[in-house]
Amino acid sequence: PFVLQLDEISLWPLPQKFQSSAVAFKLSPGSFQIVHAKQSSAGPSCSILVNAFRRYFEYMFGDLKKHEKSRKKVYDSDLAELQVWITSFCSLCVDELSVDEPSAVLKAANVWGALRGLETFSQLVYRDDYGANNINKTDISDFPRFAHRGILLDSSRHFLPLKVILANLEAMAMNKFNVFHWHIVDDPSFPYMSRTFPDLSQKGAYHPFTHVYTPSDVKMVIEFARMRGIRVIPEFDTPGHTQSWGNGQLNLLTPCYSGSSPSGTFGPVNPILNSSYDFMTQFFKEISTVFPDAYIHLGGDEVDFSCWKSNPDIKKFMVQQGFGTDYSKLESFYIQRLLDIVAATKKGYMVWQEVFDNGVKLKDDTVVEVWIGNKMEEELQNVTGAGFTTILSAPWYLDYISYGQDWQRYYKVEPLNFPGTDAQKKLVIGGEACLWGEYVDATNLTPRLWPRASAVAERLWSDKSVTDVGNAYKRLVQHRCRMVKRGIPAEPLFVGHCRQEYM
Ligand code: CP6
Repeated sequence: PFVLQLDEISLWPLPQKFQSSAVAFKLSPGSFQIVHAKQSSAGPSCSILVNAFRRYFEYMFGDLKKHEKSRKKVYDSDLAELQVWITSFCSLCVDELSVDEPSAVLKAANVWGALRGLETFSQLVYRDDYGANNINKTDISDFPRFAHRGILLDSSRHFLPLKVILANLEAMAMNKFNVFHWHIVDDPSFPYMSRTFPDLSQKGAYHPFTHVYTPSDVKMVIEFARMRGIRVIPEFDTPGHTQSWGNGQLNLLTPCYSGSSPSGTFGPVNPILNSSYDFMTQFFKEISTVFPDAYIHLGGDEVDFSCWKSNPDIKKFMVQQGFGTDYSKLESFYIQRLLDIVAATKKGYMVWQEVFDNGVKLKDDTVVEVWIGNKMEEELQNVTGAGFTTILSAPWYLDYISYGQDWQRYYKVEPLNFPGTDAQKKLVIGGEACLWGEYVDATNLTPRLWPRASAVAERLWSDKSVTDVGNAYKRLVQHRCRMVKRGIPAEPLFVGHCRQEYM
């Protein structure tokens, strides 16, 4: 067998091991099917697979010309089926896809691997000059380099309609991302509709009915994501970034003072009142049941001390506690109590790096998210040196845009390029591309995110040695066309055209 990279084939992200030959099979919608393998431990009752079979069939054949769609004649060179075989064990944890006669076989240890394999299979399919679908004889072994491959979307700076979120979950699956980090609330608005505290969105959302995520909206996001093998990790960022919480929850935020009287403005969550912790207990009890994932992101970033410093009651408390004038001790005091509250709900938590930097005592399974760009290597060294798992987002702030092909900058990042032992490197479980929402809403989110986030997707999935920017460019141009064809308005990389123009 010889290795051949056909022009038409454009796998993204690149599999760990890939071999294809010039032998081609035809794929016709009338005779080809995706089926459960006889030996598979999954069957028609597995809604995730059944749903995915339908989805990928549609991707492969949905846009075929009528005469191709209705072709009755079956040729010898037609591929009859793709068998999906869930093995339910994971000896080497390498999933395999073999495209050959009479059937293609996808062997995966679990349904999540099968979803990734179906995406790969669909990416192998190409259109010939006669408008028919083809796939070449191929062998692939694949697995992700990093387990946590996330996208952060911010639905507070601008409200993101459900449609936009779902479309981006769809695009995430095309890029083998598996975590949706939902930065759902922040200073400007509180769109999460809480059953326990309805006033939070009633008074804190941009609009109490139209710009909120109802319980059923949230369910839909979670289910839509689950069908695509994507975890939903919500972030409820405190004690900073909480201005919008104050509208619907009296006395939650710290009153700021100007001289000896309250100025009428508010700062971070008030860390000296028991009522603040009572509130958090009830609030996170709800969150822990609404979001099924084992982790919740608790934020803890960018706490502004100026308001705390102005408040005489806080100052008194600082003295009582022996914190002196070190307000990061007060911050840690708050976070420590919050972490204990959330731990009691049996959830794990993720936090932004400041929480670690301030010396808060963290549960062993805490994930620390490194987002500050300077001294990133040093931070990775420290966090993993202390034995914590970590994810990297500092190099991947996709809201920062610049003229030219900035995807290359994201692509060239090597996450393990910091001083540390092998054991430390193992603690880097992945990364996230962050699209903060200050300058992004439904009108520009999708093209700003794609295909730029695709660069991060390949960095987190493919082998460390996959670094050839020229090769990546060729594949990414086509991958971007494929996203456009599938209804994702991903922006162009540079001058050029798609084989089919879709708009
Ligand atoms: N919002 C929240 C933000 C940011 C953070 N947290 C942010 C800070 C600096 C940059 C980009 C985003 N907008 N809640 C920091 C994690 Cl450069």
